[in-house]
Amino acid sequence: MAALTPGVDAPTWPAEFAERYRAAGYWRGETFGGMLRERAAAHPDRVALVDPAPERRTWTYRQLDERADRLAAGFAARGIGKGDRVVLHLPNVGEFVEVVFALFRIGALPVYALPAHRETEISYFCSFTEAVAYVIPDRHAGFDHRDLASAVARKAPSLRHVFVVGEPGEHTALREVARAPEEPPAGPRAHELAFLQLSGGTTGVPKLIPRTHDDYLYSLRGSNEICGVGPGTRFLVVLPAAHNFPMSSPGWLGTLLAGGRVVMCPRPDPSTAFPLVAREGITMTGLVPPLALVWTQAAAAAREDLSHLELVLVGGAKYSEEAARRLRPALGCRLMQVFGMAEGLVNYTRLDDDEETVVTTQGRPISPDDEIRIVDDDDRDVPEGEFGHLLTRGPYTIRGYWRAHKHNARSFTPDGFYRTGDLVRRTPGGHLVVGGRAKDQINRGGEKIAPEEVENIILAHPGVHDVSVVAVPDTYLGERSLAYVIPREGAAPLRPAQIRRFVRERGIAAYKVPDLVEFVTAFPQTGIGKVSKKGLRSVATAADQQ
Ligand code: OOB
Repeated sequence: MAALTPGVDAPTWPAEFAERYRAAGYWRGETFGGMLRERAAAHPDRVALVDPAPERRTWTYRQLDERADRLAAGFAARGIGKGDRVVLHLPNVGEFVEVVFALFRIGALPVYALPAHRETEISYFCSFTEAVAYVIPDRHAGFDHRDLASAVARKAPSLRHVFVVGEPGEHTALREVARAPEEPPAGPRAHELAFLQLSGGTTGVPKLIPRTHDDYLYSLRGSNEICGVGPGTRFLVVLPAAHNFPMSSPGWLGTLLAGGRVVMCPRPDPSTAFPLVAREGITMTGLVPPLALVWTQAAAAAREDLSHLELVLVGGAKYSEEAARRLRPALGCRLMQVFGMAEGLVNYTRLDDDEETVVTTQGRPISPDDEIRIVDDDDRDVPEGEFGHLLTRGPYTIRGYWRAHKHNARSFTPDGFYRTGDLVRRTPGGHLVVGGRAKDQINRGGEKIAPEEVENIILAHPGVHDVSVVAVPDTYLGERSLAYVIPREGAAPLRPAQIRRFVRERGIAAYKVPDLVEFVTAFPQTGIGKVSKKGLRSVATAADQQ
């Protein structure tokens, strides 16, 4: 299959920007495959990766490098090559890192599915990207992924391989793929695509985010410098490894770039994570706000030694000031807020920021060349310090989604700024404060839900006339989802549980199943007669307060 360069399947940076970013030293012509090779040559025997469960396994940098070569050779022998898409659907296991680096070496593109995704999402990713392979665990969290893979394979004609970590069933065991590397395959170039990330999404189906080696490696170098990542860093991957936050802020990729040690955490709860923090001497991790809250509360009674922990990053959703104030005393480490997006721009509070800034702002951009505009509904700059829509462009922010030209015209300005959909203001010190959101999305404790995706499923129910899914405030998750349903006239009466079951049975990530369902006879209307999501949200908030 033909190699994909960013300009073909998605808009890329105009030449003058690319030149500027190269001249500034942001884009250095390095690839991920080359990066691991270099690290393995520099410190072959240092431990790169630990998978603690069910029995502890470790990979030195040399072992990881060799393993990536052998797997790359095995993938190549099966006809997987440069530009091919491979949907990766693994939990936090060592094989995640092995497979990703093997794909990087041959220039095949991982498509990072989340562990919670089910048949609806995976079938879409496989069909839309014309994926040639799908990588799964045998079972995870009580779910048999092999059956899911068989169902997906029937629907996605491009899919030629299913590789299984563990017992393969009717598919291929990953452990049988590796083979002695012959001549090294021609790898990708640094300006070419490295992988496809998923967008949180506002539309019926998630958009794919094309990231290049050059741009992503720059965001890692910048993140490492800001967070103080070095060879001594031991980073615990608590959130799903496929998500952009634990991958790159500074994440497991940043840690490997710095020659540190990555430890996979199989589950995020304190009873799993705290013993690992103690045993593995973890110095850094990243959490979403609800999890940070749970860790903060659990730390008081914890008997484990958490004293190696130096820095906890919290982001993905708004972290309340009150919760932020409690983290440092409870966990005995520094806090850094991170406001980022898989499309690119990442903001961090800084290690030398004062306490007030760390607990009340969501940080400032990585790069001096991250351009930030804060505008009104007509794209005019708002007065300094006021809230407005955040637009951004820069050396690691995409210029368009993958194969989504129509959507790109809405999500990007003509001069290439990404419309984040976030409402922010800038403090005199240059830090951003997130005040809300203009995009139609629900942020359920960091997990993003596109209402339209859930609405489309509920609309398929024969007893439903119309539906609108909105966010409602929640003290623990920040937001939960509520589906307002107008039943079809004359249909048998419905119960909320039936709607929830209907959505679940469609095979969709569990976090997208509406938390609440309410039956109504009409939605609030806006001036032009369109359903008002804002109106629905305020109805829900008022109901919540009664
Ligand atoms: C991260 O990435 P995504 O792509 O899952 O979600 C991005 C969106 C942002 O546009 C914003 O709406 C929200 O998530 N968000 C925050 C936030 N961090 C992200 N909202 C309020 N406060 C924050 N601190 O979520 C992500 C990617 C890289 C690093 C960190 C988070």
